[in-house]
Amino acid sequence: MVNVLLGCTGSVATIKLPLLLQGILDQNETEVKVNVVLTRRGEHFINSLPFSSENVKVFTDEDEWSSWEKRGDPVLHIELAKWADIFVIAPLSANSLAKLANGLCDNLLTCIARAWDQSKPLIFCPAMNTKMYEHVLTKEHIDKLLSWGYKCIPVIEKTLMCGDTGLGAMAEVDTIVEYIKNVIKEKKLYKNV
Ligand code: PCO
Repeated sequence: MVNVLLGCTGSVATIKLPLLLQGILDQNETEVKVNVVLTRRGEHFINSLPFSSENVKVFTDEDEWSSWEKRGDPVLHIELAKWADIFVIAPLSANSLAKLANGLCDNLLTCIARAWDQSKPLIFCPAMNTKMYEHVLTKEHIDKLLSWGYKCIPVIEKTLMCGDTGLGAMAEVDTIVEYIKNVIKEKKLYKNV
């Protein structure tokens, strides 16, 4: 059993969440549980959440606050950070990327990232407008995350939602799913040693 935490942020590429989820769940070699974490702006791109099931749960910032009332209650971002074997952030918007690179933690997703045990895999898939992608800060922020051992699945070139053509689109869902499958395989090998 592998626990995958899938984070989606405020990039239009969050519309790919159902496909991504299906791809992750469709692997037949290892049983996978997925917890999805949406940022507030990420929620904007999801009309409904028809994919909640026994193996999939979806969390939003609302849950962070509603699940804690008194001392002794579980703190959701800590629980989720401990629960996950792998953290995949797809898409990672320019804003959330900047937050992570600078250690900000002002929502459920960034709090999980701030509490992340850096010996566990964290994979991020940036997605943003070409101009934002080409800004000097983007490389600086990505390099910062890479220096911590996190893995980046690079953006690809496409005609984006805003009509601009260039780098900035999230990697293809198949590429991301394949990458996750390989990490799971490696993890299993490691576990068996
Ligand atoms: C555009 N911003 C974006 C974000 C990145 N776009 C993408 C792709 C999707 C469709 O194939 C949305 C997944 O275009 O990752 O488009 C302008 S501000």
